[in-house]
Amino acid sequence: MSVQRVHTTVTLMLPVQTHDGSFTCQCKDGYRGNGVSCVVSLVYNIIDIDECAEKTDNCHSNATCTDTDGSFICKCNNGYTGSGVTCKDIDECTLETDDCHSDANCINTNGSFNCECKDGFSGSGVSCVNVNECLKGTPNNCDPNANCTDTVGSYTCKCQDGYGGDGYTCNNVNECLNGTLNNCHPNSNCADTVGLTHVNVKMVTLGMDILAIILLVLTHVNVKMVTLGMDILAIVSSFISYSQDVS
Ligand SMILES: [Ca+2]
Ligand SMILES: [Ca+2]
Ligand SMILES: [Ca+2]
Repeated sequence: MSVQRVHTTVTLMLPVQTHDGSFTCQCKDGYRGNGVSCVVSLVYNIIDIDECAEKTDNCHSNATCTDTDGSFICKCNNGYTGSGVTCKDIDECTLETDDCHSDANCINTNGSFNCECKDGFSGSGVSCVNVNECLKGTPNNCDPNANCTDTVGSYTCKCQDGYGGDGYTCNNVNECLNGTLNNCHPNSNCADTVGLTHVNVKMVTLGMDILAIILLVLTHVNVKMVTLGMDILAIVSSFISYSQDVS
C-alpha cells in the first residue's frame, strides 16, 4: 500500500556553496521551488512519498531505511559500516572490538562474530574454563599405563614405572636385559614381568636371601649334629675301649 502524506505549507532552503565563494540554493528532493524558496503547498499538491514503504529507496540490503519528509535516510545495520547506500561488514575480530574470552577464538561473520573456546577449554566463548582431561571418564590420549597430569588448556602423559614410551604409547620394559635396571644377583635368574618388574625382582631377591639363610642354618645345624654325633661316637668308642682295657 502506498503511504503518502500531504503537506500544507513548508518552506525550506538548502544553500549550496559554490567554488567562487557565492552560493546557490537547491530544493531538497520532494520539494519544489527555485532554491531560495521551496514550497510544498496544496496548490501544487506536492505529496511526500514514503520511499521506504514504496521500496523506491536505494538503501543497501544491510541498511535500514527511515522515511523523512521529502526524502528518506539509509543507516547501516549493527555490525556493518558505510554510508547506508553502501554497507560492509565490520571485522570485530581484527578490530578487537569483540568480547571473546582470552582463551577463545574469535570468528568473524557477516554482520556479527562468534566466540569459540580454544581446545582444552569449555564455555560459551565469552567465558572459558580449563578442561581437566585427567578426570575419570574424560577422554584423553594417555596410554592406559601412563599417568595423566592436567595443565591449563592441555594435559601431559608420562609412562608409569616399568614402562617406556612418550606417554601416549607405553610399552613394558624388560629390566632383565639391562643390568642397571635390576638388582638381581649375577648368579640369580632375573624374571621380567609386565610393568613393575623391579618389585618382583626384589621379591625374588628376598626369596633367594631367605632360602640362603635357611640353607645356611640347616647346614650349620647339620654340622653341629654331625659334630655332636662324632663326639658321641668318640665317647662311646672310648668307653668301649676303656671297658676292654679293664677286662
Ligand atoms: Ca519521504
Ligand atoms: Ca563481522
Ligand atoms: Ca587441561
